[in-house]
Amino acid sequence: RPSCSATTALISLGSLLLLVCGLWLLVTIFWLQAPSNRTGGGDGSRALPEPQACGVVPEAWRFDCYPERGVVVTRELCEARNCCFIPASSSPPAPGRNGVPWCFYPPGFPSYSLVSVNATDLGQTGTLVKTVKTYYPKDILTLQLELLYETDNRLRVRITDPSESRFEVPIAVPKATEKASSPAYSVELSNEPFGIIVKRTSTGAVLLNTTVAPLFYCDQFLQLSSSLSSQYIYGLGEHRSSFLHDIHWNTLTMWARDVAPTELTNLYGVHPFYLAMDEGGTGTAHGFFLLNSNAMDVVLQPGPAITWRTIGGILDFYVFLGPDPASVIGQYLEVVGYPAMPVYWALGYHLCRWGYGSSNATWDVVKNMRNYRIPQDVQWNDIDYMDRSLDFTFDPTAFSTLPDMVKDLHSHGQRYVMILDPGISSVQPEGGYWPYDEGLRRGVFINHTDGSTLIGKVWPGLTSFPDFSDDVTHEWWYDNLKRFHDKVPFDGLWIDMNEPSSFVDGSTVGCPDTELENPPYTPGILGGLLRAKTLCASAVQKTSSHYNMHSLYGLLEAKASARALKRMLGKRAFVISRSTFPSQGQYSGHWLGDNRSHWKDMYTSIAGMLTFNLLGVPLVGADVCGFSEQTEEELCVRWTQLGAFYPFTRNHNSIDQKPQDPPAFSPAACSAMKQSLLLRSSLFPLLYTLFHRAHTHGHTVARPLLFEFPKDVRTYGIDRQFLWGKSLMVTPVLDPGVDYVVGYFPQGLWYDYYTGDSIRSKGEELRLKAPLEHINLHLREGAVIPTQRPNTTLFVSSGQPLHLVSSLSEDGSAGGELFWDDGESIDTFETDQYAHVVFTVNTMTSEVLHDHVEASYITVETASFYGVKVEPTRVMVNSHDAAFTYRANQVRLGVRSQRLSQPYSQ
Ligand SMILES: *[C@@H]1O[C@H](CO)[C@@H](O)[C@H](O)[C@H]1NC(C)=O
Ligand SMILES: *[C@@H]1O[C@H](CO)[C@@H](O)[C@H](O)[C@H]1NC(C)=O
Ligand SMILES: *[C@@H]1O[C@H](CO)[C@@H](O)[C@H](O)[C@H]1NC(C)=O
Ligand SMILES: *[C@@H]1O[C@H](CO)[C@@H](O)[C@H](O)[C@H]1NC(C)=O
Ligand SMILES: *[C@@H]1O[C@H](CO)[C@@H](O)[C@H](O)[C@H]1NC(C)=O
Ligand SMILES: CC(=O)N[C@H]1CO[C@H](CO)[C@@H](O)[C@@H]1O
Repeated sequence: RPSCSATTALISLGSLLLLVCGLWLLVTIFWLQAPSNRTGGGDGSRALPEPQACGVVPEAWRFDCYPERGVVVTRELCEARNCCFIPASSSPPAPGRNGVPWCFYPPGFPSYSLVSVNATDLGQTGTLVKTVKTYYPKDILTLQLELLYETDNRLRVRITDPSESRFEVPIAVPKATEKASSPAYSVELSNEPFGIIVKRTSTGAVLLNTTVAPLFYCDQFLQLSSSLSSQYIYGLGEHRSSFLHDIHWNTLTMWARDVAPTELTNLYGVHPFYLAMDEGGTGTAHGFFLLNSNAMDVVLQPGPAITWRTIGGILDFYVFLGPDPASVIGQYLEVVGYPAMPVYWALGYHLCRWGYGSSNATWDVVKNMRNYRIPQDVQWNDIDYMDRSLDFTFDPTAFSTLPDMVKDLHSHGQRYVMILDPGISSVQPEGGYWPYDEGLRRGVFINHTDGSTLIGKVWPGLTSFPDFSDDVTHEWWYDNLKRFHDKVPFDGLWIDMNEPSSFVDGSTVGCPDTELENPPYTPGILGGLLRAKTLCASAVQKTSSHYNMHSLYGLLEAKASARALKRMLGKRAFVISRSTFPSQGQYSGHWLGDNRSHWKDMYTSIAGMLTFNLLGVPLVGADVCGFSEQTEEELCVRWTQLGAFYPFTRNHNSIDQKPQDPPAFSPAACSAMKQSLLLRSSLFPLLYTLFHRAHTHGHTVARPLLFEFPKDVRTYGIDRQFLWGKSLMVTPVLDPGVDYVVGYFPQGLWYDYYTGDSIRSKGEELRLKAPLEHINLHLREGAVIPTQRPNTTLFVSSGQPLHLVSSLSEDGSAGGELFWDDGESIDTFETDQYAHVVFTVNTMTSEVLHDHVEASYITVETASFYGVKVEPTRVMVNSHDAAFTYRANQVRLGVRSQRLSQPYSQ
């Protein structure tokens, strides 16, 4: 019934256009009533797609042919691209995003054909050609395809320009030397149009099918679409969203950007990696990584399908076969690098704020924490410690006692970390400024295309930006750090503003009008321009233009910083970076940016933390109690409880807000915060061991429930609870004014961590008591977790005695492990300077898998066993009777300083 559907279309179209401009409305109505038969523009001589061909494409499978923003897509504009124009029946799209596209590729839209395929040592190579140009400039009409069967679980695909080399991301990835012998995947190539279909051999599940939409490969517009195997997709950072992404026309734009975390906006980091569950709830999962650093849009649509739309580089991607979610992450991290083993104090409690105002005021906070005996390992300062906001200086009056404070921290087993921004003042402060003068002398700064130094504006005012893609800059950075360290013996670095952020767009003199500055297509970047709040895209760096290198800035600064710290201190480096890129975990951790003191921000921090664990940056956390705006006591207590389970725990506050360190609150609140921090310290041996697993196997530390229960579809969307490792489940309170919390318990036996009370769940939601001073923790059956007696700082080498907590499974068994070393030496695992102990309960044994002098420092003092159904008559430790207590299914045992290096059994 054509007239009827035309009316519907008119109404929905009209409602969009009225918002925009009355004139357009009239024009459009005219086109709708008299559809034009013109052929489109471009070089194509094809006729317009048949209306029937357009009509058969279901809305969920319409791939956007007109993604440009700020344009009202009319039939004329759309048909000029030879695409189908059908105003969607549902609500109209905001221009370019978040709705069913009205203009989409018809079936048979011109794309590449595969004209020849030959076998190679590692897989296959092929040639792709196309004859019809697209509507973007500089189509590359002949492409080379390479399929690399790198391992049984990893396929790599590269599509390049055989006639000219294009920018490739300068991070080291492994080189396969022989073809996988029994791959878990099969690859089918479609010739006409060209497409790649990747299936899981064991189940036949289709993991990738790129024939769903045309491939684009122009100089500054590369686009690849694929079906997704399910709606369950994770990763794709850095964005503020739920842990599970929404696939309803959700465009995730990637381009490093300084902005307080907001939905639907590109944020500080760029991670073109996703984890997706296979279809059908079988629990199998796979991953996909596009190794590309250019500005891009990633579009999720309900097909389910995905589109990668990037404006440079090459198409170079990996598919990881898992088969379970955890192995997908391990396989991804094999490519980009496992995270570094953190120095032990990185896992303590960090306290910071912007605007302490003086070193004495900072010091007073530390002293107060000591008086209250609240755990604190690290004190930080934000930029107010600097002299006139200049890097590598400190305020000679307000912060005159900074060096003394740092020495005092050291004498109390505490550490000091301060902020650095990459912008180096280009204005000569009185007395000269070595970092700038020397930087200029060595040529370390990013330039304009004409060779002059690019000047932007950040904290101190006019600034130049070091080019960390150049080793000369790394050396200069080291020299600056060393000179400053001679005055203030800091222990770690907080690198901020490294998107890099600038308060003027491009530079103080603007940017040239070039293809790099004004590409034919700009992804949905906040501000609409590549240079918005950063440097000119055309700016010159050693490795390549800023257009290609922009989103790598934080990674390369972190690399320079970690290298310098290791060299200077001879210990593991502690670096926390705001901007991140794949492989970041090798050099730094990350905090989730300038979050607000809102309950919602506390909730979304869990998704942020879990996502970064998937991305290989497990040392992550949000600003506890919130950064901007005034926090409230109840929020701060709940946030400290949750924050005690961030792998990285820092309380950080903005300038002009009231203090939010624990002693700043009422005695009851302060005591609740103290309890949760002591709890965290007591779990240090577990946390440290989990980081060891992350470092050596690419495991997650803070872990989504779905990783442990991948067959339970009810866990797929959970981001209000999480696990540490495989056994310790955290169920924080995320709402104001409640004294209970509802949590999901996957099927099995769980024990209350504090009491040992058991819960046998069928896979159900349970309501748990949660008074203000309590955070719910549950131990899954079958675990042995090492804990230690807490203290106000984390002593590693001296070692607090251990207390082992075992949660017996139905059959009475349990197991766990401990990794232990001196906590700070570089590469202890790689050089065999560590102890690794495995605990197995049946009769409890501990077996020293790897012995080292470190093992003799730690002793087991006590042990608890949850789930002992019958009161034992006798308990023996190493064939001696041991004192024990039995209460409600729980045995508590004194082991009396048993050395771990001597095996014992009960
Ligand atoms: C495949 O081999 C044929 C025959 O040697 C050659 O003509 C063709 O160029 C090769 N194609 C590719 C993509 O290497
Ligand atoms: C791949 O997608 C195309 C286009 O939608 C479809 O015709 C084809 O059946 C798909 N192939 C597989 C194996 O799913
Ligand atoms: C900081 O404290 C020290 C020791 O109490 C004192 O001597 C010094 O004057 C104080 N400095 C400032 C800037 O207040
Ligand atoms: C920027 O210009 C300076 C001075 O000419 C030069 O030494 C330096 O190598 C240039 N930097 C880059 C990244 O091209
Ligand atoms: C904490 O460490 C201090 C200093 O080493 C020690 O004196 C104190 O006994 C420890 N406290 C506990 C509870 O272990
Ligand atoms: C609590 C909150 O909003 N967390 C967000 C803070 O910002 C990061 C991005 O930097 C998001 O990933 C978090 O979700």
